[in-house]
Amino acid sequence: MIQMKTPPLRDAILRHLTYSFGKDPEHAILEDWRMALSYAVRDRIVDAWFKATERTYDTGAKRVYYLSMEFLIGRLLEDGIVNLELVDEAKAALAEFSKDYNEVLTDEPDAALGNGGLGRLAACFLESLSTIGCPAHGYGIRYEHGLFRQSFVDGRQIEQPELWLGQRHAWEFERPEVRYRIGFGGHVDTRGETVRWYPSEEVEAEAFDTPVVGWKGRWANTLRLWSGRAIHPFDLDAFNHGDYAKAAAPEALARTISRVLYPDDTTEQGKELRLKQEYFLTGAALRDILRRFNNQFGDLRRLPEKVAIQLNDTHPAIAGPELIRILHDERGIPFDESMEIARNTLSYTNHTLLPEALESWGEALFGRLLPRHIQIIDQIDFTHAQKNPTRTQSMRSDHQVKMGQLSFVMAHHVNGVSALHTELMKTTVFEELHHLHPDRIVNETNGVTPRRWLLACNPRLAGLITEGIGEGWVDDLEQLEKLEPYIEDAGWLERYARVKRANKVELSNWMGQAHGIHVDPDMLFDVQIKRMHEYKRQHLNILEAIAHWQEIRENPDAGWTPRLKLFAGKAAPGYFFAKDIIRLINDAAVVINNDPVTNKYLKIAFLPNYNVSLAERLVPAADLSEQISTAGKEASGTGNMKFALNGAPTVGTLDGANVEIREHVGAENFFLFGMTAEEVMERRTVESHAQKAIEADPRLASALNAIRDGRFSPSEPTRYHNVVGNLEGADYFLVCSDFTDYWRAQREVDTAFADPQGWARMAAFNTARSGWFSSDRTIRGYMADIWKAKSLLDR
Ligand code: CJB
Repeated sequence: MIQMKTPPLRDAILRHLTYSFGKDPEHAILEDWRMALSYAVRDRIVDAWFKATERTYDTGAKRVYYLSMEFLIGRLLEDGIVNLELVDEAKAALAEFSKDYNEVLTDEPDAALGNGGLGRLAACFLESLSTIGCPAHGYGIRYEHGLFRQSFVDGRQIEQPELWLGQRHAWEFERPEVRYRIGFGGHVDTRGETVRWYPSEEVEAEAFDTPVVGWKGRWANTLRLWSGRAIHPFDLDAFNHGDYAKAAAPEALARTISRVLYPDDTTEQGKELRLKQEYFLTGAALRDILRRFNNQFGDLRRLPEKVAIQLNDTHPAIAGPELIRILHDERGIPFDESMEIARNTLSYTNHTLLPEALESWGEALFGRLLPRHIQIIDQIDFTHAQKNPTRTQSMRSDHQVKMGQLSFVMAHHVNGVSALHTELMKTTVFEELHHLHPDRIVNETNGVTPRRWLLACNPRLAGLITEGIGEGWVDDLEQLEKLEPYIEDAGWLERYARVKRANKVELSNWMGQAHGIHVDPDMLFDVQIKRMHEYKRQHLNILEAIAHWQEIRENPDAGWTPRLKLFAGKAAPGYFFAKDIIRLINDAAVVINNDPVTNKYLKIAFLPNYNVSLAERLVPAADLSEQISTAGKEASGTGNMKFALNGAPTVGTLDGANVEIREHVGAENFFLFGMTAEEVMERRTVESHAQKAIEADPRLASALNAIRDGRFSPSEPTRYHNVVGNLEGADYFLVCSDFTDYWRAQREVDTAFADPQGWARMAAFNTARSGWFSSDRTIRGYMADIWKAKSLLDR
């Protein structure tokens, strides 16, 4: 490898400004500075990247491949600067040119190539894999449009296309030479033992690589995203006949495949294009993986020894049949052996038990698009049933292909994402398969990267921690335990509280400037930020706010704890109930914020266009973390971990990773309420459970009445009748039944917050005891239990 001397960052910025972007400092616009700084940082990442790649080849180590339809990576510049420890140098260099560091950083578009937790987890995992030095690739789709942009008109969600590539993007390397043909449709030709698939339609997948650097630049891995290209991009004949639309059609059609991220979170997307996207990603990734394996090792029977492929949910589940198709149909390995090789290579993470989110495809559609794969699925099913004669469930039922069943059977390990979720998997969706394969399900509780979610987003707190215990915590987060003795020191605790207060001032200033929302930073900042979904129960939160508002109005001088309720989150465009809840929160905010009797004590704000960058602003400034899902429904949650780490105690149910957070931070530092998962199932069997809950709690009844009477929608009093009707009726997510206990927990929060020192202690214990929730710990778990992969860093 060529060794070059690394120039000072300042010189590198100037060089890129001049020679990569053709600008001098006098004429450069903000974007030029952002690009020049990014390129200067990127150069150093590339050095680390080459070294890591060389090491991986030299050692012949096992590689990990993470296949995911979503990578919610957000902005990357700060990530790079922080991980390379260039913050001071970058600030100084920009200051020399009279440029503001933060302004330059926030010029970068937020790459929202994911919907929510599942996509953000994938991004945290990539960073941890690099920090740990595990040779790995992420494979995904280079969507031209990430998750839609959200704005509000009259309180309603409006969706606009997002265009992260509208500005120049510094991080990707286009690889026009890395292209694979991906086919769809057509027919299958069987001649004796030889089976061949002849697709009727083909597109090309072209690779774009983004290096992902780990802590201190010790290692860097690759995120390889596929973009759709036409095989014959241009119909010259049509062009010469003057039909310009037809001439451009092949390219437009092929590009469609990587055009948009489906904006559904946990609801099934039944569109043909979605299935095409899934096969496009998986087919291209497998060809790439096998090419690399072939070049280095050759003998496909050794695949499981050198390759571990993780399926992020069932979206890439077609990897099972596709790998068998390649091994069996194309390379002539017997079917059963192909199936075993594939199974020993693949593992699958389940991220939800919501029935509507378990992917299944109509057989007609599936068979039309992937005629050979549906045959292979039948053969997998048959082979599996033969070996397990007691099996009753099939991969095909009700004319549907069941991707969860397929993923389970084709994986050597299946993991859940929190202890509770993993146990529920065993007794619900995968009960029968778990019984047949009792060692297959394992738990790997989610985690978050401390580099982005503490060091970068909360520099004040990070500084205080490092001053006390050194910087070892950054890649060994459990060292935060060493903070516990400091908590007993009143002076230190005071400084901890001042950090939070400064973060709140910063957020308040930004909300004022960016959104014209003016808030008092001494209020309790109560934050619920996540996708909008009935099971996450944003409506429980706003109902409690309304009830609380009514109570304050009745008795304004009772010494209330001032509170700001902050919301942010997007609803899937077709999820009308979730959109109603957004509107209700916005409508309630207008009335409550303008009530002169109460607005010293209660304010509500819904910030638009929630994304990773907004979370990075909100998490460090939060006092209270709302994790209030119906128990049994939130597989894990990862926002809950970010808040705890940044010193915001949780008000929450015993759901997902909340259970483990409470165990770690201590029950006395967590505001628990609500039914357990078991109690939830029992409660659903009680007739008129919602009515009973409403009758028992006049506060709840009164809040519902206010909504029903149009108190928050005077121009259209019936606007929320559907919402209220749902709550008073089926109330599947048990908002009414959990209301009273939630109310109680919130009053406990009020009392606790009124004691600033006591509150600071709770917050600090949350920080000190959240070390276990690092995604480094999670990844080490996957490496040891599932992938059998090793770190290549010498330490
Ligand atoms: N999750 O974000 C998604 N999308 C899905 O389609 C299914 C699940 C979430 O995954 C996160 C990462 O595992 C979990 O923390 C979260 O509970 C789950 O809803």
